[in-house]
Amino acid sequence: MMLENKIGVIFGVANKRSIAWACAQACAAQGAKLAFTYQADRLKENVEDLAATLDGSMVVQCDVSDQATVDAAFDAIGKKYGKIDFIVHSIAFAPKEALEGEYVATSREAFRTALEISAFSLSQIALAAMPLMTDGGSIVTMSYYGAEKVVMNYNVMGVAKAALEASTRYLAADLGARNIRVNAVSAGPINTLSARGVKNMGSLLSYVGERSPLKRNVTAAEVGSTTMFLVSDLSSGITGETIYVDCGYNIMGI
Ligand code: 1JT
Repeated sequence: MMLENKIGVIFGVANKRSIAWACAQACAAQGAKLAFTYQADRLKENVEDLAATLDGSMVVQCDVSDQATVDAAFDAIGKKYGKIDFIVHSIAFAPKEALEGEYVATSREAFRTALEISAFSLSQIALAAMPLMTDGGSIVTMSYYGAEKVVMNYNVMGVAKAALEASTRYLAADLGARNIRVNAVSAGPINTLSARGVKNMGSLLSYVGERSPLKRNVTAAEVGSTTMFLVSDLSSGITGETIYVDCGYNIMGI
């Protein structure tokens, strides 16, 4: 049991296909107790039903665009568990129209929203969690290859993920002295609820699946097990890193 007596907070479960849910299952299987957040009422029942399958879990509302809900969520988590050992941040958003066509046409509003929800929320959550991470801790966020190379249609989300990966490094530098590690997992494309709304997701999946060294797409469970490794003491020497979990796709040239 790699996560016995550890308390984790999981941000970003929408349904059972969510990357955040795969991370939660991998962590729960190693003995972690988990708190789950949901953004809004429409997601509450889904998250409560999933959390109910795990002993000792709790569910709390948290909308990162509303600071009061972030503070209230950490208050409630602190009251129930007294401390936090790890956080899985699996939150991103950009308006649909920003994820098609030309990046140059991104509106000020879409840019602001994508960066606030997808990147600022990591440092916002890290700051709120710090007082409860009294034994050190580990924070893991989710990125994507579009942070590093141009991926058609990923557009402003690529810019947000670049900010997220840089933020991972700056947070790791700040929090290292408190023995809090911060890392990103760069997942290959996965057919989740978020991805479902994206045009041509099917062709992106087959393109990547055919060209990756492992000749397939990555699964949410594989992202979950790497995340479990990063929140466990097995990875105690790793911080500020972006680890690709993409069946090797990112190493390929021609
Ligand atoms: C968001 C969405 C963040 C989809 C995301 C995402 N990170 C990865 N994906 C899947 C994806 C999306 C596109 C893509 C490749 C992968 C949708 C809601 C907002 C946040 O482009 C080729 C567009």
